[in-house]
Amino acid sequence: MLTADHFARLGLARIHDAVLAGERLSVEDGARLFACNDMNAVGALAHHARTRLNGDKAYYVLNRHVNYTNICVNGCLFCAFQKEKAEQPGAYRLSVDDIVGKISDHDGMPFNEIHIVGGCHPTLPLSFFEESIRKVKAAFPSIVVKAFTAVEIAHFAHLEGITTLEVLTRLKAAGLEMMPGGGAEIFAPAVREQICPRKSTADEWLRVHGEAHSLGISTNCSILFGHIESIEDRLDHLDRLRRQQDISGGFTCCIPLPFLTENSLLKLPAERYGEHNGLDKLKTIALCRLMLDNIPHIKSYWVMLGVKTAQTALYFGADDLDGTIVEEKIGHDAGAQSDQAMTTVQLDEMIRRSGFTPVRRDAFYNPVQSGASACGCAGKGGAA
Ligand code: V47
Repeated sequence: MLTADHFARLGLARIHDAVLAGERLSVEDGARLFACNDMNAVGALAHHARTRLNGDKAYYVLNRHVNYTNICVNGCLFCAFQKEKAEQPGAYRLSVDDIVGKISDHDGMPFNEIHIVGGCHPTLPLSFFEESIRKVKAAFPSIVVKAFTAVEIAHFAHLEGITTLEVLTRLKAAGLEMMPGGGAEIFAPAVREQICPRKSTADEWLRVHGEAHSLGISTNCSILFGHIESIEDRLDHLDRLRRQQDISGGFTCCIPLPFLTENSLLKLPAERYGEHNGLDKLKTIALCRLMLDNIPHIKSYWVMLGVKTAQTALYFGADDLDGTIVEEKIGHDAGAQSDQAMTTVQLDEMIRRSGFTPVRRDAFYNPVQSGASACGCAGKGGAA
């Protein structure tokens, strides 16, 4: 840890003392940290908060992503994955059997978590998703099904003419145990209006997560940064997540997602390009850790960050590298340079080489035995 004098010289003495005492930082404190160019100082504070919560552990999970369709009615400007119409080249929709089949592909590999999300398809009924989850659980009872963003839940409710609480209740009965954090983007209405005008509002997104928490479904949350939003918008976003967590308490992890620009309709103003760099990513991850004092985990998502930045982020507040993934479309369609998959051996090594203790986890962050099986899926991205 840097000395107290160092923080005093930066005008951060009070923030330093607050972090050491485990006290909550204000939005104004967050703004001062964003404005601080001393990355070591910001990183040291985030590392202190991370260490208090998670020691020297760095988590990873043997998981698989399945994107059931890229056909989506929302047309978000930042999204390179979505297709507006089924007839467009590259548009696809999986069947229930395709979904189950993707999980069985790697026979003998005991996935701990399956992450199922897709576009907001114009016609797929809720019964399709109920059947998908039931069949996955019947075939693989020990897999935790983490599926459907709050945006998809709101879309299903709209199509069925029922409430989001009813949708969640039905999906839980089918076997839904957890929800991913996507779709949050940036909550500030003026930004949301520009980057994803047809998507659920911030209030709806937060309400659906609160409802999930009330049913005992734990969820993740996220922030999409490095596009047209301001630092104030990022802090407003984190503040809203923190307030929701104070109320409903079911967020497990936050995933800071840096905007990837390729194949995106969202064009950045020239002055934004310089900001979208490694330091901005690390600082934003650090601020997530420091502001979200009531959310236990911060994910360093190697797919979007790249392996080397993801490793470095473990020293900037992050404590989780997500997992083996196996097949990823949303980030790769937008130009992610990372591999499609990592093996558990690679993840373990990446963590050890960074000086942390690797913990293979289940979807709820319970440690699982790592000796049983190492993911054999292809992946060449190694640790630094
Ligand atoms: O909601 C879309 C983002 C999210 C781009 O909960 C983009 O464990 C960058 O939420 N550049 C989906 N980001 C991914 C997601 C996620 C990933 C891994 C783990 C978990 C979890 C959740 O990806 C979307 C959106 O915010 N996204 N397009 C893009 N061009």
